[in-house]
Amino acid sequence: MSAPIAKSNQTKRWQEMDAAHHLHPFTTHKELAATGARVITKAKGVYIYDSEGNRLLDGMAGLWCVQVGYGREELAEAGYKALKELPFYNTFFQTTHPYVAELSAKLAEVTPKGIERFFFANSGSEGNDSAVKIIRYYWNLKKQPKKKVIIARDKAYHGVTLAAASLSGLTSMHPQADLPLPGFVHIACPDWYGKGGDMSREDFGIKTARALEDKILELGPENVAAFVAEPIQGAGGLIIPPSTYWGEINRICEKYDVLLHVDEVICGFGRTGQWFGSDTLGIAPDMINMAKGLSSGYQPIAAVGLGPKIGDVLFNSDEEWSHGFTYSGHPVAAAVALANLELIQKEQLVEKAGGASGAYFQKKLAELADHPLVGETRGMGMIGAIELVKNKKTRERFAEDLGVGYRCRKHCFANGLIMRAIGDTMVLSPPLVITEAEMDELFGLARHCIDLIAKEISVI
Ligand code: PXG
Repeated sequence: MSAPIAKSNQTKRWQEMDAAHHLHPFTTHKELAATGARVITKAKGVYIYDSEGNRLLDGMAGLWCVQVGYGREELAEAGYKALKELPFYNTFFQTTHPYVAELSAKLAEVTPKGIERFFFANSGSEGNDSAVKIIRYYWNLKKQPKKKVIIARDKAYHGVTLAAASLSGLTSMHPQADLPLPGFVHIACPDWYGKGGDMSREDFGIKTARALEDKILELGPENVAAFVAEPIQGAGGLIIPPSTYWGEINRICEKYDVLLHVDEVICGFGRTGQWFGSDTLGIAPDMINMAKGLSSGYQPIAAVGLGPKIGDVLFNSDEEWSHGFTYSGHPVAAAVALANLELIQKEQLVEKAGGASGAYFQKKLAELADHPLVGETRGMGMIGAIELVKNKKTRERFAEDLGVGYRCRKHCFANGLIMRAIGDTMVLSPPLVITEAEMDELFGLARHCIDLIAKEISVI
């Protein structure tokens, strides 16, 4: 990340403390120490501010999570009230509290049909590790202990804990920790733009879905426990599956009695235009994982939602379920998440993302497709991607070492916009509260920065 030249002594002080003592996620620390970290000090609405007084339009809603925008009093007050009344109590030993009970009931109202029971964790990664344990336990309880292999996809991102990272198909994550663990396998993902070649999107959707069937038959259905996937792959490059894909996946999972665990960490809470990506894309999950938008990032909280197939088995077991975190259903996190869901409902943010706001966002995104550097734009609801390519027609990409996306992101930072680069795929996922005027600003800046990178690479 290109940090601004530090002007103030205060910024320098924070950068020095940070460089000396803070191990950052997914960061090359030598590089960071040389540049100094950007210090973010406050945020309001769709804007964040750094310690040098620069204002940036946050086109990524933090890390795909701040649905309601920054600085919402309702959420701060809900957290403050819970901190005063019940700053902590656990949910072990036959105990509950109003915040987690009410949040669970609210989630049953908004999650996809049949998902009615919830286990709480503190991050999307913990949610997925918990889901893997639930999947294993389910098949043990069903007296089919051989059903253990879990199939996930290339370019999937499911988090960083041991099982979540094993599910992830971003292979750069694996060697440092000797992953994946045994019992996790990966199949091709429906990346039509990158891998579809001359095939129609529809045919490619069927082909990549059938890769699941082929893998199940290769392993033997009696050995396959579950298929795990994001509705739209986020961190893997905003891969939106062709319309034929998910119907076929539903059919295959049903046919071979393979559980379908859908990772809604990015797609949940209105991002795709309905409450969950499963609703928008026609997915029939047995269980889902959610985090990020659950609290709009205001508190660390995640939840695994269970449909009746798994839920009935776990809830009717005579045996104690040996799993749970100190902070499962933490009262402050639950209070804030509940206030967040109420605010999303009150302001009709899901309806807006699926209606006028989402339509305006998609219109502005599509307008970028005429740029000579843009091979494709794609999106849904309030999420979008821009492919920067060498050849629009053949979809040929730039050489990796040119770092076109990375350099475009640098221009964005320097010009007051946060836009994520995944290779040369630029990604946007702004707060759902963004106004049309703010979207005009966002896409004006995005075009300007794509112009800058186009100029830059034409002189290399
Ligand atoms: N599942 C999905 C689909 C995610 O996107 C996780 C699980 C893990 O959540 P936690 O809360 O453990 O981080 C994620 C997280 C990026 C980026 O740069 C994306 C995520 C996290 C950090 C960075 O796109 N997604």
